[in-house]
Amino acid sequence: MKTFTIAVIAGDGVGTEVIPQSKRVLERIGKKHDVNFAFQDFEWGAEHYFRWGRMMPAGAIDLLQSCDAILLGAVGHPEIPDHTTLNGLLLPIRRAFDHYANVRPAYLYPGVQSPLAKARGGDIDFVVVRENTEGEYAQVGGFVYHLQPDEVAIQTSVFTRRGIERIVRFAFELALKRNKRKRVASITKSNAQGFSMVLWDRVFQEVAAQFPDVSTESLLVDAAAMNFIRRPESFDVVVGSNLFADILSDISAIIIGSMGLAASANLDPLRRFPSMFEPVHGSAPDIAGKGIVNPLATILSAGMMLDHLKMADAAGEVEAAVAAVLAEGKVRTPDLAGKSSTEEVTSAVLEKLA
Ligand code: GGG
Repeated sequence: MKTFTIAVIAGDGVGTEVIPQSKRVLERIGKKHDVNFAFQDFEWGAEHYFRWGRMMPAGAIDLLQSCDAILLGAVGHPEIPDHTTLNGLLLPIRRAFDHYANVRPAYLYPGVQSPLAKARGGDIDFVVVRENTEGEYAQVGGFVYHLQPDEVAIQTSVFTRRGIERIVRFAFELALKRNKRKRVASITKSNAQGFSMVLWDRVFQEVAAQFPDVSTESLLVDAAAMNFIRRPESFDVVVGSNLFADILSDISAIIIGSMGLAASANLDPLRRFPSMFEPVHGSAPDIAGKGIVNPLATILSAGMMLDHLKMADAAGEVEAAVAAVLAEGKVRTPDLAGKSSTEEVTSAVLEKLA
């Protein structure tokens, strides 16, 4: 029997509630497909920070390195500044393993109500591809006269030709693989940011020329935000910088009905390192501990992990089970106007898998 070693970082808040649910699903699908998932749990995050002054230990990356994939819940705690939690765990893992492609599908499942009045199931079906290792999240900068009345903060974005080229190429290849509208939208703000985003536009045009079967559009980020609401059905693959695609993928998450349905993959497409799979949502302290968080974003993220591990059939079964539960509309957490618990939703998915 094949065994995959999965590093599991449940993290904080609702992360500790959704991760056990995705494990239940993986165990069930593993049995069906004669695959064993050996979970290695790492108790990193806010509690680790309170005890040791850091979100994960110094040797964390080495510990993760030998795993086949990483499953992450959420990071963030109301008593720790967000820049400490994010820069202490999630962002260093993405950089260490060169997870340059952050893939965030946006699909409106039949039976789910979008806040957009006209959208029906299946109408929204696109993927946001986020550059995930550089750009605005490169953490280059510093303070001058720190904490003094005249303090200065400098935060520099880093855009490299190599970094842009590889993420744009990934987006075009994905458009071909999806084989749907075969359309890539590139998002910048090159009217205002005359260096980094101009380089992005130029590289985008160069890569686009190598994909004559894929149509393109270039949008300023403000127009893209508007068009995600106005004409979401027109998008197929959307590629943008670390910050822009992070923000846009919150819009895409909410127009498909709930942040609790938004899955994501942090991929090293070259497969040198373990890739990481996580729901787009954070630790949600307002609902943590109540047993009502929607587990489906994490379950769908685990499905993306199966696909990455070359278990495409199993991935398809997980997605179909989630789709069936959503289409029935009987078992739902409160974010989807239901009354069911996190565990009940997972049990409904498991029933469909059976
Ligand atoms: N699911 C992991 C998590 O907690 N995400 C929340 C977050 O702040 N993410 C920032 C990012 O994706 O860069």
